[in-house]
Amino acid sequence: MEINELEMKALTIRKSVLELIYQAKTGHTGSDLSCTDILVALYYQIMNVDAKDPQKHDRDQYIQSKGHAAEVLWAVLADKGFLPKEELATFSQFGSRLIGHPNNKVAGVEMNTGSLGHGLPVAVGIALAGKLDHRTYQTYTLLGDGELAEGSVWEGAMAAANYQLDNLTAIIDRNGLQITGASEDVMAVEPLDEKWRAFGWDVHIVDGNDMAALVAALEKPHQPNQPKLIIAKTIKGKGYSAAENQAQWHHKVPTAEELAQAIAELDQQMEVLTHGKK
Ligand SMILES: Cc1ncc(C[n+]2csc(CCOP(=O)(O)OP(=O)(O)O)c2C)c(N)n1
Ligand SMILES: [Mg+2]
Repeated sequence: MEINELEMKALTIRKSVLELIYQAKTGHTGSDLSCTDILVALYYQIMNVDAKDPQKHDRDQYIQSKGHAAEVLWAVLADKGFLPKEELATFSQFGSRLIGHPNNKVAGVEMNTGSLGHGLPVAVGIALAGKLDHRTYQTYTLLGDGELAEGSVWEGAMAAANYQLDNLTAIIDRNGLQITGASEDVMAVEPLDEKWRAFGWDVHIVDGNDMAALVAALEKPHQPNQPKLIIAKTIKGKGYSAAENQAQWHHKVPTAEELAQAIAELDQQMEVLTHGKK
């Protein structure tokens, strides 16, 4: 897809996410809007996955380690045809497959996540298995920056370099916030790029809400024998001004008025994409 088509898709997905959360009265608004561009880049441009054949041999693997941002995953998987769009209406209802975290009963979900810190270590295993079996698939995993406080992330980082996994890409959604406030206040991780380089990774820093920059970083070939890390500098709540950079929007549900305002803002952004600024 062209970059502006991907940008338009991201705006459509943001609207679905907000509607999903409003209707279910639960969800992680800020966390979803933060990483929407990343999921759109992966699912509509980068990854070799097919809703008509979700288990296909050598499909790329996506592990969403920041599992709490499930609504954006459901919105993308429904839009791609991995599940019926009507099923989104069951989100978070008793008995629904569409729970508040990724659930591998849904086609396209490779791993159940939500307990932070597990996605990267498992992605390392999947990538290592791919190497041992001479498979062609790529493995991608998305982490939150608050999630970096989990020790298992760093075991995974160390193992990925040890096994020279140049078929693995980790993306950190570096929005600067976690559940209670600034990630850097809760558990300081800077200098983040230097830490990952010291662990043996090829590190790229991009504006994680800039579609062109994201796609370019994801398309860049791996350095031989090195796992790749993309530090995606994002805005939590991106796209709805009142939610942007606000810790309380981590899992705040919009009121009817807030939803209307958010949709109006996203419609305005769509208008600008279509016709340019007036
Ligand atoms: C092991 C574990 N501890 C605590 C939580 C509760 N929790 C859910 S989201 C979250 C904050 C995550 O922040 P971050 O990784 O920065 O994600 P984002 O800002 O992208 O939402 C926490 C602590 C959890 N899901 N798993
Ligand atoms: Mg964060």
